[in-house]
Formats: sequence, C-alpha cells, structure tokens
Amino acid sequence: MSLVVLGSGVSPFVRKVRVALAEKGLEYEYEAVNPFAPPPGYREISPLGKIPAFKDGDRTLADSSVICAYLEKRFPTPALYPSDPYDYARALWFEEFMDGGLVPIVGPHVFLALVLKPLMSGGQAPDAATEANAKKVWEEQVTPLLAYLEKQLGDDEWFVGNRLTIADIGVASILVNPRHAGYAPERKRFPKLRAFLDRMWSRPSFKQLIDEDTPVFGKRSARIQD
Ligand SMILES: N[C@@H](CCC(=O)N[C@@H](CS)C(=O)NCC(=O)O)C(=O)O
Repeated sequence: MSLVVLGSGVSPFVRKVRVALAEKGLEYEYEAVNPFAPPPGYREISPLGKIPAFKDGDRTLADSSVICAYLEKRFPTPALYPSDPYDYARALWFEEFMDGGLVPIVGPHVFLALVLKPLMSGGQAPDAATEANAKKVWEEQVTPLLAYLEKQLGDDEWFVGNRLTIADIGVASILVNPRHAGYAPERKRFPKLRAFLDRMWSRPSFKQLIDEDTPVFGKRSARIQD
C-alpha cells in the first residue's frame, strides 16, 4: 500500500486529510506542492490545480472532502463518519459549513493577508489597513459563524454523536489557519468552542502538524489572547 498526500501546510484542506489519515493510524508520504507554482503535470492529478491531491497506488483523487470520504470506505476503522443517517448528514454539514462558509472569509482577509502575503514578500509586516481589515472581518463576519458553532456544540464533547467525526476534524482543521494569523475564538465569548479546539489541537494528529507549521506560518499565533 502506498498512500501519498500532495499539498502544503498553508492549506486547511490538506490538514483535514492529514489529520483523517493520522486518526485512522495510516502511514503516508507527504509531497510538497505549492498550489501557486505546481509541478508539471499536477493538473492530471488535480484537474482544478488545487491542493490537496491524493494517490493510493496508481489511483488518484483531488478535493479534501472526496479524499476523506474515500479513506472512510477504503479504511473503515476507526470510523470517522456516523452511521445514523441524520448524524451522517450533520457531520457533512459541519464540514461544508467550514469549507464553504469560513474559508472564503478567513482565507483571503485573515490568513492570506496577515501570513501568506507577508511571507511571499520576504517577511514584510502587514500594513495598518490590512491589520484593521482583518480585525473588522473577524468581528463582523467570522464572529457570527463562531457563535453558531458555539451553540451547536453546546455542552457536548463532539459536534455530532459521542465520538470524533469528520465534523470535529473539519472545524478544528480550518480554524488552525486563523490561529497561525493570531486569531482564535475568544475564550470569554466562545468558551465551549475554544475548549473544544484546545482538546482537538492537542491530539497527536493535530499537534504534530501545528508544531511542524508554526515556525513557518504561525509566528503570529503568539499574539492570541484569551
Ligand atoms: N474544495 C477543495 C478546496 C481546495 C482549495 O481551495 N485549496 C487551495 C489552497 S487552501 C488551493 O489549492 N488554491 C489554489 C488555487 O485555487 O489555484 C478541497 O476541499 O480540497
């Protein structure tokens, strides 16, 4: 068996796949791909040119949700998707809420603006207007989505059912990027969500990736305040 993930630590979608693999106890190779300068032929594996892409021997796939769904069928235990039909759909919903709801806001205005662009321009710090815009977007656009997550989680340990699912992996994977940019759900306003993230991010599956990426992308995470 040879499993390969193609991608980069900049991507929350790549993180989602790598965490799912780790939670299933699967060994894999990791091939670095910069989505803005992909290697020749990359579109044969990932027709939209995006990361992650995935290889299982000579079979290839693209898209984090597709890859995770494939992993579940291919390596069913431990299960990361609920078996109850409604719980199953709810788990997919939380994954989509993050991928399709959070990422399009946080990606450009927070992570790209505060981490990636400065990194690509040789370490120049973001200007005051960029910092102010990120703060405004976080307050006005991201906070209502975090409030929804806080309410949905309630007093439960997991987003769906009574064990780890793709919903938890999706929520915690996506929120690592703002963490790298110095933003996390405020403990005072979102105590349950923040405690959930603390638990998730300290799991070996997450901790290893966060520790790997923090020196490169996550220097601003030291700014996070409770
Ligand atoms: N729905 C895709 C989204 C993947 C995605 O947007 N990846 C970004 C990096 S976070 C990318 O490759 N962007 C480069 C591009 O759009 O050309 C997934 O879940 O894998």
